[in-house]
Amino acid sequence: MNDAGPVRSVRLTANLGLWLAVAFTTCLVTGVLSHYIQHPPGWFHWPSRPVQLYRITQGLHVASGLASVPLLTAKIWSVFPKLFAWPPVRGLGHALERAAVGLLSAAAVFELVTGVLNIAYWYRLMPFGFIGAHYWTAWILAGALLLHLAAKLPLIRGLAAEPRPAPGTGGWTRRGVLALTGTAAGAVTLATAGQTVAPLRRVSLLAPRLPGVGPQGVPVNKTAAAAGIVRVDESYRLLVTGPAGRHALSLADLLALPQVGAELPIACVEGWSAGAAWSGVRVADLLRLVGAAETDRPVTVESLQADGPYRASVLEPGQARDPLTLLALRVGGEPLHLDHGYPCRLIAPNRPGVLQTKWVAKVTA
Ligand code: HEM
Ligand SMILES: Nc1nc2c(c(=O)[nH]1)N[C@H]1C(S)=C(S)[C@@H](COP(=O)(O)O)O[C@H]1N2
Ligand SMILES: [Mo]
Repeated sequence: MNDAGPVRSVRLTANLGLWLAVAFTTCLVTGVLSHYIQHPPGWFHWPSRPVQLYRITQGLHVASGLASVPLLTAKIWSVFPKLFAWPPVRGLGHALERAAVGLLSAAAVFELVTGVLNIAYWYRLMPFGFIGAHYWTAWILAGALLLHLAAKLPLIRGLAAEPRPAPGTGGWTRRGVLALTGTAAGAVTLATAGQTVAPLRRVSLLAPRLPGVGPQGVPVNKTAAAAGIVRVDESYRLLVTGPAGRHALSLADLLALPQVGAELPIACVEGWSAGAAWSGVRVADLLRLVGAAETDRPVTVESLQADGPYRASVLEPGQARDPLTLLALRVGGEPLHLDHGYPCRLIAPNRPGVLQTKWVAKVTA
């Protein structure tokens, strides 16, 4: 020990708590946003610009979540002896406070564990629906965090008022623990950020997906085989339906329509993302063919894939009309690889990967 007092101190715990509160708030805001984009309530509209926005918000979600792992570990370490303090409860107020802390810790550990299991594809360790469990636990965490902060407010005020203790010398110091924790959080971030920040690829030892690695230089989430799509032959037709009728377009018909290029990322909900140069037919041009160009109907895009949660997606009217919203036929100048959605796939700006439907067979306005 050193003259600055024990390393495990209220100040250390409070410092770590501040960092964690920032990280969890970032997770909550970006996570709830991602939820609304995928399950929009009536009042919610998600714009198609800025092009890279979802890539950034979901990248931040996973990065701040992963950085929370060392932060939470250090915070629990800093209060560890207190968990076994005797007597466990000193009156009603104290009981409620401890209950809030218990709930907060359980919810925080659950969010971090399920998040990591999701991006590592260890779904078998989650015998419950990930999305519902992770979503509702986020709200529980937010509520418990507010209660916890309210209970600790007098203590935090007191800390702010009292002079900072001397940093101390030799042995373990509060600053030393904070620096170690910060370094661990930074290392975790560096080791995974390359899944979305291409220049960091080479140091991203923990990233489950890397931009540039995969057929045609783009990672694949669900392969054609996994989606039950073995082969697409000349009988393929894209059915486009709108108020003025229906068209069945062959691949040759699609290639005969004006081809438009767009530099757009696949931004997976799992936090990885990869930019690519796509080209194909504007969804707006298809809508014009069936008299839906001027209507404000949402547009449903369906896949050849028979079932699975991501076989269809909906474009809000504003998203459908964006000139960069394409049914892509090519990537990097080549016809799409079957795993990227051959013969055509949706690619639209500012959209989660799960909504970039592959193997498109129907467009309905
Ligand atoms: C290591 C930490 C974390 C990781 C790796 C992680 C990962 C993920 C992933 C992959 C999704 C996308 C799920 C999907 O739409 O299929 C997601 C969604 C979400 N996350 Fe996290 N997360 C973490 C921590 C947190 C924390 C701490 C919170 C809350 C404070 C949180 C709140 C949410 C919410 C609300 C959603 C939206 C769920 C939905 O789509 O309904 N996450 N997270
Ligand atoms: N029909 C269909 N389209 C789909 C999926 C799917 O499972 N089925 N997965 C989505 C997901 S989760 C992502 S991240 C992107 C990935 O596109 P890529 O494999 O071409 O990179 O495709 C999306 N399109
Ligand atoms: Mo995805």
